[in-house]
Amino acid sequence: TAPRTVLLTGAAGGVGTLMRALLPPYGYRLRLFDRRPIDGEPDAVTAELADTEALRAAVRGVDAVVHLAGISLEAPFEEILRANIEGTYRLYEAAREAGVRRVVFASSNHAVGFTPRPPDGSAAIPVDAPHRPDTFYGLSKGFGEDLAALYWDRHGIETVSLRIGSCFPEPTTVRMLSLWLSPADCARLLHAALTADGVGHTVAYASSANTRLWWDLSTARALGYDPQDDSEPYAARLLAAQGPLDPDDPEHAHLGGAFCTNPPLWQQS
Ligand code: 15L
Repeated sequence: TAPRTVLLTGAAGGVGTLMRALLPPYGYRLRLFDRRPIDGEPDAVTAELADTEALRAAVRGVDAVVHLAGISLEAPFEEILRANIEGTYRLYEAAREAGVRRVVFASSNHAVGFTPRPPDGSAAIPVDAPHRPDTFYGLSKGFGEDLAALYWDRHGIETVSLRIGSCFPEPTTVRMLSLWLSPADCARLLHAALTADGVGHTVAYASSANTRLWWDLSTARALGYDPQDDSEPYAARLLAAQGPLDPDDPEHAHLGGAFCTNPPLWQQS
């Protein structure tokens, strides 16, 4: 049976905000959870994942959890530890206590970010690629995937871990032509991950059906995901403005892009 009431953690974040609008048409009733208050959502739970009581109350009675909460970029280890590693553990513990049977975990391409970048359109990065985190952030996503495996094997809680590429309204870089997950396809994929039977712990890459795809979408499709979008209409404009990706540039040698530079590009002064 399709889950109806879904706890959405990180509901105020980038993906969370997009999904708040796009998931209800699939028939879900969303319970929103975020550390930040959400305008116009008086029923949203405003709490940290470390607030065990608030988390327990939030998971009570839900059919599934979509776990988007956490830091979404590289940060000092202590912050990643608290928000992403400990926070995801607390979420799974609360789910276990409440008898929740299904979680969709927002993992990231950065769990395997140091995987060499394959040719455009090759879809060559396999779904069983070993963890090659490019940051403490990527490490925390690999941890979340392993935590999901543990809670499946030990407690029978099913998880789909989605290694999300770049989920934004539009691709804004040449790299995103390969990794873009359109918001509408993100909602399609979350719906598939919430409703597919017998997922155990499934890892899937999460992007639209981009012409320049770098990774294998087969486990996502096996869930019933049928992506409808492709970044290609944005390609000419982005390539004209930014040029092609240079394989000798450390920013573009690996899947994780700028996360693989040292320090991560946006932290360089
Ligand atoms: C991520 O994991 C980040 O959360 C997101 O902000 C983007 O940077 C994305 O990866 C990406 O690689 O484009």
